[in-house]
Amino acid sequence: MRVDVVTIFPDYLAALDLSLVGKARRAGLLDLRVHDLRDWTADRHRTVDDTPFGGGAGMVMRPDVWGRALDDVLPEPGADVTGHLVVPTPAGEVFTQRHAEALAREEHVVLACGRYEGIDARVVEHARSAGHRVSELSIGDYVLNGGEVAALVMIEAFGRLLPGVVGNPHSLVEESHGAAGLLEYPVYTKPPSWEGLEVPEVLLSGHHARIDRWRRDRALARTAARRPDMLRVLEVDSLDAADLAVLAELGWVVDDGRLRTVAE
Ligand code: JDH
Repeated sequence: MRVDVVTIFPDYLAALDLSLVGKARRAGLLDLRVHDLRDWTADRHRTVDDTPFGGGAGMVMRPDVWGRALDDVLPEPGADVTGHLVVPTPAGEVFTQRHAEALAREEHVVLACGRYEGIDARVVEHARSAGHRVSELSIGDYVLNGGEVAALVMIEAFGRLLPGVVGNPHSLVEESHGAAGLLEYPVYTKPPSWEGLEVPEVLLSGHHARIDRWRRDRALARTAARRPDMLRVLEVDSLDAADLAVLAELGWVVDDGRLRTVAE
């Protein structure tokens, strides 16, 4: 897979030399190139921004500079390789595992990292009219200073899904099982006693059926406490009688094929 990142802070992307993504690059599974947007400026000061039309605070990134950069980095429309432009923005759809899965299937992804108040809106419009697929995505409801950290998040999320990147594909299969269902149960390792805290006895028992039940109960309790939104959309057919009993203890009941709290 080919990935290009365009940014005024190429050093931000240095972390992509490390860990799993770095290994994927060295193994030739990921051809990742980071570009300095200022290479496409045309003035002595290498200007990339200007004041916003209509007024307001801050600066906006110029469309002409971005246009030249993307013309060079995106594949020619109609080429045998198709490109997908990803623009991290606080005004985007929320990036999820579904987006990561779709991007991992692409041949070529270009990430355009903005700064200041963002990129002139005509850049996205122009890329779409040229026939490119464009996704404006946000990594969550908090404010960053630019798109670089969001690009890192997205590349790590789709990079680990590329065939051959994660050592044991079984872990990916196991992951997709739980995905969009329940939060994970808590995990423990040695030593069994640490700082006066004990690993739950059941996990040392070797009793696999009881261990599975305990993990399922912890996952249900955690999800109810931290992510009630996930319980509300859960497929109730995926729940057994023991699940429903635990959920009832926590104040959740099935109503018209969906879970809801007894209070509502
Ligand atoms: C790309 C520039 C900085 C900061 C205006 C927006 C009030 C606009 N999840 C995410 N958070 N932030 C980003 C992100 C931020 C970026 C750029 C991505 C390019 N910036 C910037 C503030 C505003 N602000 C929030 N409103 C509630 C107005 C740009 C991001 C992603 N992905």
